[in-house]
Amino acid sequence: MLYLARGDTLKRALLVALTEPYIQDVQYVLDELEALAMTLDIHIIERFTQSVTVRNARTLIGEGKTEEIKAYIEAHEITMVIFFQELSNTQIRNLEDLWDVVVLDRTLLIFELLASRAQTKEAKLLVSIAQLEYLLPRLSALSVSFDRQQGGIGLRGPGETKLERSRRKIEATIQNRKNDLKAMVEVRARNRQQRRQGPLKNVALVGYTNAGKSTLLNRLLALNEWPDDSKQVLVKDQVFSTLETQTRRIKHANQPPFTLTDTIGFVSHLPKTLHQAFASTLEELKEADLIVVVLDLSSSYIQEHIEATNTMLKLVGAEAIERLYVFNKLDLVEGSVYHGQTPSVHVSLTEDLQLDRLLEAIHERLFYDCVSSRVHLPYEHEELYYTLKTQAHILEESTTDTQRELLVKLSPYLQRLFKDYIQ
Ligand SMILES: Nc1nc2c(ncn2[C@@H]2O[C@H](COP(=O)(O)OP(=O)(O)OP(=O)(O)O)[C@@H](O)[C@H]2O)c(=O)[nH]1
Ligand SMILES: [Mg+2]
Repeated sequence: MLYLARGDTLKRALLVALTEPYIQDVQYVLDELEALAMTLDIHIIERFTQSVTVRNARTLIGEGKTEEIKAYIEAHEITMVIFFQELSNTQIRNLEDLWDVVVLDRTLLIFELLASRAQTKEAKLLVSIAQLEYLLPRLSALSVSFDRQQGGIGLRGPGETKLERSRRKIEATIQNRKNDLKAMVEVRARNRQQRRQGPLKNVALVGYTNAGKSTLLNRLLALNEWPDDSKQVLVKDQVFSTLETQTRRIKHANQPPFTLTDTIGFVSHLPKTLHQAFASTLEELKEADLIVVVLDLSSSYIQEHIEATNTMLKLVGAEAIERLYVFNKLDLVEGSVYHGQTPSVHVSLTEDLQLDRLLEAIHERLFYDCVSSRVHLPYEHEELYYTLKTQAHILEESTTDTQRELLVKLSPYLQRLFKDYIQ
């Protein structure tokens, strides 16, 4: 952890944003920034915005605004200022000198958050690489030194003179971690390839952070023919609960099984430095048979959430895959409900509203190419019977002296596998 390890005094903060043409609603982006800050126990005392035509190279915001903020900082015991826009090396240094507080930007804040959430080795590597790459050009401003033993970065306060050595060490560390990550991603790709060759279809859950993706995964798991609580994933009312993809097998009564993949949630205006890190954790989306976009109906910014999701799907090359929109948290809205994207279902995952329609919509799209076939299996092929039991949906079954006779719903893959036994 970078700044926040410095202690409790850093908790009274200001937000600053330039109103620029690409930001449609500056209060919205500041709401979101405040929510990010809150999850790190930073209290936002006030917001400052400024519309400018030209960015100030020294301080980003104009001189008058810098003075206004300085006065506010002194009057209100502010210890931290967080910018929505990314700051350069020089800007951070100048502003910290001027205000005598810690200055950081939204990207650094997101890194803090991701670093605090990362559990697995892969997630930790992803976050640390992106973080180090972002810090490298800002090294002198942040007075960061690198501690090889701790394997991380830590603030050493001003007066640090080993800047060049630190820089070379960080560069070497980035390279090593990238190699480690590459090896892990390759293993995952091989596993995926094996899954792919198997008969199970895959559904991927995507959407804005906190929309309910993991809740959806848990609900479908709980409805399994043989539910197993140990397979449930983390659900929490906070941003970035899920950091890496997790896949579970779903098998509901009267339906063929499929796999369901939960993924990291999106945020709008994702920092460029993080695009690649996000995209690499979302590789599997490209091979999904159906993408379920989960949206939070109770958010006033649902349109922005849809756009952030579409942007990310494009970035990972998954925009051509069939989509189903799930408008969740129906229990929290009254009156007219947002309609726009199709096909869609409106549900409440926690109150069990319209869950059957959601299941129907998923099954319909996933198994449209399944065909009911009569299969006769001689008893010496019990392994094939096992394949049918675990991978297909058996509608009827009976036995004779020599064989099993079944009516089964078969996917194209299973139709090929069982072609010699279909009557
Ligand atoms: N009121 C209400 N709350 C819900 C509903 N579905 C999910 N939630 C809550 O929304 C919060 C976020 O749910 P998650 O499933 O963790 O969201 P997520 O999309 O996986 O979020 P990230 O992992 O951060 O991307 C939790 O507190 C859930 O209990 C719903 O239908 N109604
Ligand atoms: Mg989640």
